[in-house]
Amino acid sequence: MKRIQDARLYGIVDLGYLSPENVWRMTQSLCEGGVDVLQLRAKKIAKSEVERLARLMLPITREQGVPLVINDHLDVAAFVGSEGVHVGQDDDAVAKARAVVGSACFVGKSTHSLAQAENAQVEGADYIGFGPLYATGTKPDYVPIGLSDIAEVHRRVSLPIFCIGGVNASRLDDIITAGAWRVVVVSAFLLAEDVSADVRALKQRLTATSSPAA
Ligand code: TZP
Ligand code: MG
Repeated sequence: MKRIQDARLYGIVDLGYLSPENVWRMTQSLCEGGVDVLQLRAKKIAKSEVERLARLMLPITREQGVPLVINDHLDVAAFVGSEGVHVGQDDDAVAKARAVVGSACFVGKSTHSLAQAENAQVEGADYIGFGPLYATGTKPDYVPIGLSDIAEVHRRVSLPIFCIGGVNASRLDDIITAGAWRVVVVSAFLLAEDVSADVRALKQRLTATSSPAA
């Protein structure tokens, strides 16, 4: 199983972009392309369905050695034994999450500013998401933070930092130049014509470049 500390490319199966029938195929394509970690994010879906989808994904992700992270639903993460769980600023605290999921499951946290990123480290998160860098339909209510704090967050926070929000192939060079080492890509992969080819290409570019902040 890949470790979150070694991950560079984080994919999300977001049910805002695909229907439950396509989750199995999409999971296969994302893993085949080379995501290092994969999240199940299903904001408007019943918990029982989230659990069903997680159980559908797990045999694929495990076979590929890709940790599966459950967004929001601590209890689902605990039931299915996912490798990770992810909480936002308005969700349960990291300590609560850890108490529910146990020590074998890593806990990630969304952050939207330098202060929130530093707090997440103090709280004991295992990794953070940092963004949205750009305006994104995946999180439409959030104000983009731009690229200017990326280098600074890497100086202040020693956890794995996944830059997120509007990340795509045409922006990748700017994001890396700004100091990013790890990224999350959601809609650019889920809406791609050839998902695994696009994942493979972006992963290759990401791992071929070293960041000034690394
Ligand atoms: N958190 C901050 S931005 C974001 C989340 C979940 C959405 C990223 O999606 P996309 O489609 O890659 O912009
Ligand atoms: Mg949440």
